[in-house]
Amino acid sequence: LREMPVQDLRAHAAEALTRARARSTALTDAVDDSDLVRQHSKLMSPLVWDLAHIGSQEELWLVRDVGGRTPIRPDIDELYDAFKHARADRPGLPLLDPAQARAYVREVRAKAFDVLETAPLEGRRLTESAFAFGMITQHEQQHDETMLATHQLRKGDPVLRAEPAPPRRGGPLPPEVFVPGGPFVMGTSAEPWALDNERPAHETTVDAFYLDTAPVTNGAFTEFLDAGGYTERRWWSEDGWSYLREHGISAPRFWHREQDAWWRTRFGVYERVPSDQPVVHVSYYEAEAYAAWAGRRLPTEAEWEKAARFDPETGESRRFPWGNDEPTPSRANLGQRHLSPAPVGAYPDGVSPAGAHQLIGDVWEWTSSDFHGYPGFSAFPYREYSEVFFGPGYKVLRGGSFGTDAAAIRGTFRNWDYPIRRQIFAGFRCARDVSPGEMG
Ligand code: AVJ
Ligand code: FE
Repeated sequence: LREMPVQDLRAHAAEALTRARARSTALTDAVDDSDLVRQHSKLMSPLVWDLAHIGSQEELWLVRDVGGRTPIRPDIDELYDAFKHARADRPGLPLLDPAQARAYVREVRAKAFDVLETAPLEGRRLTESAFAFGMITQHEQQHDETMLATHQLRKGDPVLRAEPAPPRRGGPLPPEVFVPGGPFVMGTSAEPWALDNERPAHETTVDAFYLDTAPVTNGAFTEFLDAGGYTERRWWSEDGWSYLREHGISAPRFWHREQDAWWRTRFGVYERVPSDQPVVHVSYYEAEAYAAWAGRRLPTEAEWEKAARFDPETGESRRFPWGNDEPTPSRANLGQRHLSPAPVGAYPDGVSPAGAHQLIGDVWEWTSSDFHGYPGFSAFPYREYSEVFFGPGYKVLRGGSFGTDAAAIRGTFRNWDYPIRRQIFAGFRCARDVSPGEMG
């Protein structure tokens, strides 16, 4: 991207923005207007808020900041400022109605395209403007994933359609892979669309460890459930145990026990929980408890990234587990191409040098790390993007889910959430230390 001629860069940004908008439109056109303004869960905004918020951020950063154009709707900035109103309070605001929100995002997009065609893209301005278009594309895609999570919380008949996820290819996978100890480069200073929290590239050292070849499956998680995992205090951290008791949690979100089997509701479809797919809709605390029960632990963020990026042959860190090329449908389950994670082993083309599968796509993976800035972190373009979330309250998730677009994921990408959150498309895989005397 960095060496791209300006014309190609403009075309690339235009294509990425258009793809994001097609998705936002599909997610909001799938339901009627009364559904768009409804709050499906206190955890989520009404879909119509996300839509206008997407437009509002685009107006702020592309139309006003990069373009230097006259504000379109300065009167509504405050309504769509995520820091001014909690999600639970958003339905009570004098929001744009669905028709107004659609007209607003169209108007903003027309102006943003005009800016993209005419903005002087050279020198320092080029880097900054290219980043702004990338940031806004990723922002829209992130809200699309949030809207997809709102769809999952919505009651009623299915309204979204997609091809079923592909089956496993090849033979059974070994349970775990070895990742060598030593230094590697974590983070990036080169990815043009990398967000502030992924920067800068810096050397980090991890001890050798073993990582699960694939995310923990529903089948494996069911064994934990059936072994009484949710009723045994010893597997849970103190915070995890009180969270469990307080919320009366006894299985992953959206799971139901019927006769002797586990069923789940997935975008309005009621189905048997498929045992070979990664478990999804579990909190950090449930992941942590499963790992304790399995005699394992969650990987740190640095371990996850080393397993995903480090190439022992060259000693370099790559952009993705499979190398530096962009994701494709055969490498990873991304972009809402399917409405579920795929069975483990479905993406042999996406395997990492260490032999780990499905690090990118399928489910976000909880790590044991709190969200902090890397050494040399500098907030960009605003403190509220990442910096205000740094601290012990948030856990880092890695790798993206079936609902994450390729534009908003890479080996360095960092997501974060509260350890209690279950509505996001999050699962996990386990790790363990190398025991004394054990060879890699
Ligand atoms: C990176 C997914 C935690 O949704 O809160 C959207 C992304 N930032 N608008 C979020 C984001 C501003 C963010 N996450
Ligand atoms: Fe946002």
